[in-house]
Amino acid sequence: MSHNSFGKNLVFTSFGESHGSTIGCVLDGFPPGMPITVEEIKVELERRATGKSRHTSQRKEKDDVQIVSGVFEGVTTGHPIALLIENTDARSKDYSNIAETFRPGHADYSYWHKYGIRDYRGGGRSSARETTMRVAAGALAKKWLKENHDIEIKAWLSQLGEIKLEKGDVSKVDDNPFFTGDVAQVTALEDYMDELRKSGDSVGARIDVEAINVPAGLGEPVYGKLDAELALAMMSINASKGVEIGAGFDSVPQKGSVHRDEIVDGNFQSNHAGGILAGISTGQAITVSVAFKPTSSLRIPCRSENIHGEAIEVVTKGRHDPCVGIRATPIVEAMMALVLMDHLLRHHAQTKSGKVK
Ligand code: EPS
Repeated sequence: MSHNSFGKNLVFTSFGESHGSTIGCVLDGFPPGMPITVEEIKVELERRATGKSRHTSQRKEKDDVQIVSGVFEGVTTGHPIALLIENTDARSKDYSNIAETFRPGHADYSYWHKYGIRDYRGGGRSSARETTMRVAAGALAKKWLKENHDIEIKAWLSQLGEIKLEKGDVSKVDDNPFFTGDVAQVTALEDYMDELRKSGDSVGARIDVEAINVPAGLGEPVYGKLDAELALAMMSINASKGVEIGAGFDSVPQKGSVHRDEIVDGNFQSNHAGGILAGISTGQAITVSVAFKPTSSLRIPCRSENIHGEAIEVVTKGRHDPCVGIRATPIVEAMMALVLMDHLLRHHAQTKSGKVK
């Protein structure tokens, strides 16, 4: 049983490997009638792409997305939407010396033990390259959410290594290579990353995301709770190691008298719940925070084993992100959009009369 799809009424399926010929996705259940262009999808793809600054991988993919079905004369038809992107800048020789070795902390080990075969080129299916398709599909979902429900989704970098960042001005998130609204810290982030890159090491990051104008009532108790499905979506992103909804783990030391969000004149006075109570949206902003681990492909030598069980030293060359979390901001937004759109369609399916004209 494989799981390359998620969603119920809006079903997203991705395929492809980092160094294969093509990556792609199918988005099934997308409603008819929404205008969409390749250029609109490209805007989101550009945000996530490698090679946009010295702080990310220098692989240069054009990410020229093709819409191969589900759109007629520039408008969605209600049929499966299929999107394809060719891989044009894979450098598989970088990987020949680690074809039989396990990079500690990497999918190399677990993929090998599960499948007994591994496309080692660029991490194969486990590569962050796969997230390109999530962002492509997310571009459609974001547009649909905005046009039909005025829902807006914005993510930002809230921590890079030890550097904690304020939310700041989220309208500035796309003006710097770190996706931070705390623009006063950009120079400090640049210095930090330059040092890190020189040292050959990597670091983790935290991304916060907020969705506003989400109506109350989304979420399907008890096994399709909105927070549960958001956690699943965020945990499915490469390198993600933790998800918090609202106050998250800070709820542990909080008193109930503080944690509860008081209601005065129809307005919540705080949002420790992250906009979700009992798995159902309340109408408040949905707030989620995601932790990304440090990249495991490092130039710093370390001890490991190869597939024959022999002790080896691993050194990884190539064009790796020193902090994969930096580029995760658009991916987190895309996953939020896909989950919310799926839940809006499910909510409609479950709670409307079902009458057809
Ligand atoms: C990745 C390793 C690098 C990144 C890649 C993700 O691949 P390569 O060694 O082939 O350059 O460039 O990211 C992308 C190509 C992308 O589009 O995100 C990994 O191991 O996950």
